[in-house]
Amino acid sequence: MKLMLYVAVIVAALSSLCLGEDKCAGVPGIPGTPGANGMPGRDGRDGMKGDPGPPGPIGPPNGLPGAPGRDGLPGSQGLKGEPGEKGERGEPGPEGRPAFLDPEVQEILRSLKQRILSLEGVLALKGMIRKAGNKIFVTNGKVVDFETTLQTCNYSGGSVATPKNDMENNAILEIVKEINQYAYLGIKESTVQGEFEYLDGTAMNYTNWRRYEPNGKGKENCVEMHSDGGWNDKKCNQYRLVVCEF
Ligand SMILES: *[C@@H]1O[C@H](CO)[C@@H](O)[C@H](O)[C@H]1NC(C)=O
Ligand SMILES: *[C@@H]1O[C@H](CO)[C@@H](O)[C@H](O)[C@H]1NC(C)=O
Ligand SMILES: [Ca+2]
Repeated sequence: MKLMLYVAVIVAALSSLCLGEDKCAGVPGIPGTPGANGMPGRDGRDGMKGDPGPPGPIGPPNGLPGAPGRDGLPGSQGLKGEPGEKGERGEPGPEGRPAFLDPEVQEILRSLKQRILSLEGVLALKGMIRKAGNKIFVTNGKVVDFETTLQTCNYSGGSVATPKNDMENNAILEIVKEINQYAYLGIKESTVQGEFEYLDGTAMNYTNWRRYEPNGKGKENCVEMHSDGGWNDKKCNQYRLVVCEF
């Protein structure tokens, strides 16, 4: 078809050439027969990959087992095991600073001291304690016999008030006057009638007997302080103010 059109165009062109001149170049010949078909062309390139097809049918139930599933959640904690053997002793650590140089220890000590002073102030204000040197004399305000006084003081980590000089005697006296009750002292009659000693059996280095005391002659084995600070030997079953020392 294309070829035919081509031939027609050439024919037209030749005839027009002829029109413009005096003599024509003769009549054109008949076109030849079309040539035979050429050889088939080569194959084109591969096309694009198509979409995946639909899933196939489920296989028979007795197929091979599938791949193992994922791990489950962790289980609860097991029982505690037996303790292991004790390890070797480690190398000694570096030498620490002496406590009195450590600022942290210093600060703790300072605040402890402050707290204790505050507490002592509160108790002193209530007439419950009196200080004398390193000793603190304390009452719980109760009035009991000597045996109970001994136990009460011991249970609280102290001992029965035992004045060993005027300062200590006066400190106890202030409590006695404050509460207005006589108090037993940490003094007892020794195995020698009419002689007295400290509860641990040691000899006394200070006494403050009232006039004509002690006069019990073996019948008054305990010692009480009166409201003038003087001492009197007395039976141990009387009810007297508990005063302990710490
Ligand atoms: C007081 O308590 C101490 C222990 O703190 C004990 O050894 C002592 O025998 C006790 N004394 C009395 C009289 O109970
Ligand atoms: C008796 O000895 C004690 C120490 O055990 C002491 O505190 C006290 O002041 C002494 N008393 C006198 C009067 O020297
Ligand atoms: Ca007496």
